[in-house]
Amino acid sequence: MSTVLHSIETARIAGRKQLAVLIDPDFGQDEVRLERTVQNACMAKADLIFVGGSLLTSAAFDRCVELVKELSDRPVVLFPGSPSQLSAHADAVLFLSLISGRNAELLIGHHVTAAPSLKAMCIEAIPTGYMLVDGGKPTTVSYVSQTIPLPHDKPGIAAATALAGSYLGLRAIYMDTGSGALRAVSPAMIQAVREQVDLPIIVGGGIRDMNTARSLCKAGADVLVIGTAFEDDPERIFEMSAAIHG
Ligand code: 1GP
Repeated sequence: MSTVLHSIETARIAGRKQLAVLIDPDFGQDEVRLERTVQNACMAKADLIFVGGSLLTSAAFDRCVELVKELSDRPVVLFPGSPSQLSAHADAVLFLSLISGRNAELLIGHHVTAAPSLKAMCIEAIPTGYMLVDGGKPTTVSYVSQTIPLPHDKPGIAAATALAGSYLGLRAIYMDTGSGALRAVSPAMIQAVREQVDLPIIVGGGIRDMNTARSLCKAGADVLVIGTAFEDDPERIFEMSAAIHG
């Protein structure tokens, strides 16, 4: 079996932490910038490339994914903010259920809309429990999803939520403070979730420095997702990659 989920699980079992670079699909409007980001990600040995966002302002989503796939030798994984963010050019999609919220559309509604298209595209769907955590300010995802993030200092709620997700059969947990958040998920919260679930833990939002990256990995994160820090400074990907892989 050679699927993206399998590769994440294999890395996790081997104790290899992974870096996912998040590409905002609106990057597709600036192909030079997109190319530079993807080439840097590959040179820096990023393990995965995520494409997606809570709010799409460009119509060229499919073209963006196609370009990323052409430019990259890494698995391309969709991180969709809506059912319109699907593309047959990707290797896999995080089939996200927003389990920290109580918005029925984001727990099951959009999934029903997306499922037939997804089946027709023949791309791997990774059932993922998405937990939005307070990162110090409202983010696009909190606004668009109309959900209340988990309190930053309540690891017990996060652990119980992730455990429920695992009992529901989800195959990965994604803890996110949202793009551009002021702070990342706390190591204490990651550790509490790690103790409860035997699933890959993906962590994103507000990760900007090597010390934070290291502490999140040490707490039990398996995949770190970084977007804004690389948009601001594309060269930073090299030191962050070294910190995560080291
Ligand atoms: C957001 O986890 C991602 O969903 C990445 O966040 O842009 O803050 O790195 P940043």
